[in-house]
Amino acid sequence: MPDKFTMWRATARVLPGLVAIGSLACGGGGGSAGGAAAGSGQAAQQVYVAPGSYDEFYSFMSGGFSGQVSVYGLPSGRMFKVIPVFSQDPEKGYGYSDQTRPMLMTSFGFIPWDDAHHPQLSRVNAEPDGRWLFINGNNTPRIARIDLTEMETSEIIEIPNAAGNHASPFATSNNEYVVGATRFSVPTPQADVSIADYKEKFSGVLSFVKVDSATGAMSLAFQVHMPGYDYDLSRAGKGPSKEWVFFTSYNTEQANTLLEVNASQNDKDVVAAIHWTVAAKCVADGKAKSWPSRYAHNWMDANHIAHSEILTGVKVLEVADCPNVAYFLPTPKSPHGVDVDPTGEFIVAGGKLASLIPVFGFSKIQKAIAANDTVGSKGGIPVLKYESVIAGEVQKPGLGPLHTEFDDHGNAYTSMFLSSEIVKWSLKDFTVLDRVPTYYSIGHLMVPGGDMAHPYGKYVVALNKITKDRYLPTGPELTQSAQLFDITGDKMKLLLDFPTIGEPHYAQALPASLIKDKQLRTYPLADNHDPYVTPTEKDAKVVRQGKAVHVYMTMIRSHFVPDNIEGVQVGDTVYFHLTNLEQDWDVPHGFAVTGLNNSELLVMPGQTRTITWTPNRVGVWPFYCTDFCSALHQEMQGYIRVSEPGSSVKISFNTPK
Ligand code: K7E
Ligand code: CUA
Repeated sequence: MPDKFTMWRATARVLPGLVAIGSLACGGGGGSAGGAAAGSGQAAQQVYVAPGSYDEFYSFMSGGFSGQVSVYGLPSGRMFKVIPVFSQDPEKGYGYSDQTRPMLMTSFGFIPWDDAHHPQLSRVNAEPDGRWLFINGNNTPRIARIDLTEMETSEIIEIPNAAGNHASPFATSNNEYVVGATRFSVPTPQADVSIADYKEKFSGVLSFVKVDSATGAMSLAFQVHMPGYDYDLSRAGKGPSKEWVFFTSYNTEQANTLLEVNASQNDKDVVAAIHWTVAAKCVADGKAKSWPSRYAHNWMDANHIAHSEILTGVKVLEVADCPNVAYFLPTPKSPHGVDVDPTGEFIVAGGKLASLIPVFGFSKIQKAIAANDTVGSKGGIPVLKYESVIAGEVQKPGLGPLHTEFDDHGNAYTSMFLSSEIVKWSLKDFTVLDRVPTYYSIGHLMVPGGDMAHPYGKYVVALNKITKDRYLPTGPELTQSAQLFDITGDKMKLLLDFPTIGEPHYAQALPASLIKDKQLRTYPLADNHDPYVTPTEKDAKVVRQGKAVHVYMTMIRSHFVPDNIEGVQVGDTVYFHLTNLEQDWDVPHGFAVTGLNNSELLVMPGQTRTITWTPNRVGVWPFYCTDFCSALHQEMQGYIRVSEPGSSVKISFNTPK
């Protein structure tokens, strides 16, 4: 296995402390370097979705540094849609059209990009309800909400006082809250201080964003102020633990330089257990302080027009002001993922540098709290005794445990980044049952419903960082990938590899039947109250207002109205307001004009979208529909004449008689 070995060595260089246990690195091996699926004829059958047939699951994959979410079918691995979220998308005009640009506003100004890691389905009693998908923006801390009936981004809220919103947006059992956290502790509130003062002046916040149960609207309810560690991942409890949220943290050393060494000193870091109902009560009782923060809140209104507002002030709770709100669970060593099993009893942490997987018992945590069974405190937060809260340890699971998902038969599946494998183990006795190599360097993994109260089981999807020799090479950058495994038997079986967009950190899946028939087909034209709507062809017009020219244009198979426009001058700003008059499913029209320097527009049936064009050359410039909409799509075109500044050519345009 030269490839895996080379990769292992590369990783070992970064993690010198692990070289000693390097011999375990290939413990999960077994597959040939090619790693062909065993019994590929049968595997092909299992993932074959016949032409015209539907997949069983929708899977929503994070697009990582592409800032988007992509929608795949499982088991086929076919991609259906890229949903633009934090990044501008010139394919659809998202983040370019006047109606969508406000979605990307932040307190730092307009930001056309982010790093999206964790899709999170909305839920009722810890079961997916098929209404929304949340996802975090890591770099400029944000949480987005996607409406699953139209698969478009509906709302984005910024998280102030945090830096690196990575442990996010994990949801409580009924979306009471989706959470966020500080990955990089910072001066809170932000200030111009010496980095050398890290230990005294840097700290973190855990954020609780309330989700309106009727509309999904998000609001920042409160933050809990924490010691200056790096809060990495989180999960809400369920069942008996449903009033709690768990956050991993590394860098309890509070190092501010060369963390790869300096934050790997402590034998144990911590998982923070936050009793969110207690926190909410303390906030309701007025025990939180108001911090003067600024953050953006962006939402789509009923007319599909985005708005952005800057909110100020956030309630911040000091743990000292709210007894019993927070506890630390000692956790070996630099933990990454923290995951809660379907029953809500077991909390599994993935210590990147640990040689075992610790499994905490929720009932043991409760006993330890009641008995005050602590080993001191950190930052005013009691540290519970490891031996008292641990329900079991999975011994020798492999190297670099990161994330764990669960099936419907009492089994857990943990991704092993360093040894590139999935390890299946039993929640009954914490013994390893099976292991299977992944190609290569698996990060997250996902079982459909694997973080819910009743997982659907059936498959586990490995989300891999490196594909190396798996696909045809494509220059210096090779694709990341997902791998689908059958988990219905005792042994996991590799079925399929498929490439993904950006880095697929996490994904979530739900049965297609839950949302397939709820998909919106058109936007009703009669409900279109966009201020620039052109409801019929007769209403089409071109209006000059000083140097601004507003073009109210309609699109329908297969023409624009108007399609001849004169009287525009160099130096004008032309606003093309396009209304798609179609009321049939899947008949978008596109729009582009020569020299359009931002993006095309793709306008959905019944919708109005506006794009701005600043012609800088005299001439007669064609515009056309970019989406092949009918046999006469190529005829869907027009001309706009641009004259010298101050020209006597008056505004004129043609509409039907
Ligand atoms: Cu492990 Cu951002 Cu959830 Cu990637 S994170 S792997
Ligand atoms: Cu409309 Cu092509």
